[in-house]
Amino acid sequence: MNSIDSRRRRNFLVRTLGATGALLLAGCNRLSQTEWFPKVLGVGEQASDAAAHLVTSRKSMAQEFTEADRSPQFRANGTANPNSAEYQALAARAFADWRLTVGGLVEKPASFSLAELRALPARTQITRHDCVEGWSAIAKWKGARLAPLLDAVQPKPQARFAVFYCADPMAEDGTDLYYESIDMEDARHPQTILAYEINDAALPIANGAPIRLRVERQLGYKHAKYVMRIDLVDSFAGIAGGNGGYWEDQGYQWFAGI
Ligand SMILES: Nc1nc2c(c(=O)[nH]1)N[C@H]1C(S)=C(S)[C@@H](COP(=O)(O)O)O[C@H]1N2
Ligand SMILES: [Mo]
Repeated sequence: MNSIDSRRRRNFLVRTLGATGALLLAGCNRLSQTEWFPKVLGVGEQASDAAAHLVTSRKSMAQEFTEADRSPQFRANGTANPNSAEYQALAARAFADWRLTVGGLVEKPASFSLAELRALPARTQITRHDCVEGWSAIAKWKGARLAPLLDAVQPKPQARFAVFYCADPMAEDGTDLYYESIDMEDARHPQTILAYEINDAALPIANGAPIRLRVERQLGYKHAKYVMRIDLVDSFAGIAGGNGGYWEDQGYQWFAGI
């Protein structure tokens, strides 16, 4: 972000938030320059999509870092090992039998093995992950770009969202699978990847093996781990709680980005 953009955004935030917000911003000036603050603000202050568009173009790139900026460790959060017989069987064979299914509002439903995903156009990026629980970490991710994968299945014109269904049940009885969704703009963004490597090594189970979504301009809970299936849809009606994600069904905001 250049300094003019930064100032413009700050002025916009000051106008939007009023005096109290301005005071808050004065104290958080350093934070606001790191991109992290506006992302969290979107959640805390219920910023609308429209406001978010004004603050930063949705086409902009998330900040990327250097090797030296990487955090010594990248912790695991939420599920660290899915409690499901199906997933455990796949993991036992190093995901040789795993396939990612892609369907819904597409002309050519398809499925991909891990080897096939690794053969798709890839991107490597060093980015910061920001969790609403109050921690951030910088890591290097490599994965298949989602845009070329979508081109392969040919989304129908009605497709508005990509829904990511995960392997991990959130309820003790094995139901209530974690899921997430993003719009087609984020789905086609150059930094949106299905990551199979972290810090030059195969993605471990704790961080979402065999693949996890990286959608870099959004908060941590949007980055679905253990992705099994992607469906393109035109609405969230009839999908779990109907709000587009596991945490969204508990009240978190669907748009958790810049
Ligand atoms: N399937 C699945 N994806 C998930 C979660 C989860 O519990 N299950 N937790 C989310 C949250 S809140 C965060 S912050 C990140 C954590 O990713 P990490 O475990 O690689 O640190 O994954 C997100 N994706
Ligand atoms: Mo999180």
